[in-house]
Amino acid sequence: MPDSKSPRFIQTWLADVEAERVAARNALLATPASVAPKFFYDRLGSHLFEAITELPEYYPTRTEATIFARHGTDMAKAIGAGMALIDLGAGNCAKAARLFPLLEPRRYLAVDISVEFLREALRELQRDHPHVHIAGLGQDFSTKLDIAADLLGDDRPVFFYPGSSIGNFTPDEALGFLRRVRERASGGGLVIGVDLVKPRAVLEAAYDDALGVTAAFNLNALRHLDAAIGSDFESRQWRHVAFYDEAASRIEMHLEARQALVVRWPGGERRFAAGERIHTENSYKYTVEGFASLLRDAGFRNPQAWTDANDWFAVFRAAA
Ligand code: AVJ
Repeated sequence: MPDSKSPRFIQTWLADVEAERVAARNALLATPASVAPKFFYDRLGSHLFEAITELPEYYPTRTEATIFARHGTDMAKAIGAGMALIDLGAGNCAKAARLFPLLEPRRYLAVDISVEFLREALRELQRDHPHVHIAGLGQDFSTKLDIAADLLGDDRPVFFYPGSSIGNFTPDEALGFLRRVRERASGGGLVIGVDLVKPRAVLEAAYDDALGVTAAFNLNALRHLDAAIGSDFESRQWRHVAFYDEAASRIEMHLEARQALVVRWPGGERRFAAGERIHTENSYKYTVEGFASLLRDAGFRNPQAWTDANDWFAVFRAAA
């Protein structure tokens, strides 16, 4: 029996650090250059994202919360109480914690790449919920989902992937990811938040807010990258760019060089022309029908969607 007052904590990706460094440097050397969205989430980045969710322009978090508040009871009925709740990208764990009274999970497994942030959140959560088996897993689950069976016990696995983080994958990658989740969800299911297609002005404001918090969040990826690969980015030389590509149904975020410059790291360098961009994020937007068929293609059954009054955001529940 784990001590109920101190959550078990496992970190499974330390061995890959050198491989990740190589991948990150190669992405910087490619044309166009890119930085993977996971570099947003060091400690500061996780706090900046938390700040984004409070912005008037950033509707997803708040809209998703109204959907849970309004339809949570129906969702819980569809899911059934008592499960192993697996929170992918748990962050501060606030969304799952709010559902605890409805879902009554027996176990809660929080998975996140931002390990220190998660550790603090879980300590607090365990204090508030001494009877739930709580464990943390520091893992980049975007490429592989590696969950030791003893972390789930005999409880029915219900995966929780809120916030429309699925939007960071291309639709093809999303299908592959959902299939991996489906494989591990047998007898249980999935609850997932998905951002929907909507007017361009609403989308672009959400990713380029007046206070510049999203700009800071985007620029912070360079600081995190510096720490990871030893590069020497200067934040002041870069400008935040975000726009909606309607044909691809996605927001793109980039960092644009304000001037010609060179970025150096041990064993390499990359020259950037003035105006050249580094691609940092895609955030895909779906229709309800489109995402329901993606869930079916991934092997889930009976997808059910709840939306807000504007149809800006959807929460799906599907059986596995
Ligand atoms: C955490 C991936 C859902 O795409 O809306 C917020 C990240 N990027 N503002 C999103 C993000 C810029 C966010 N996700």
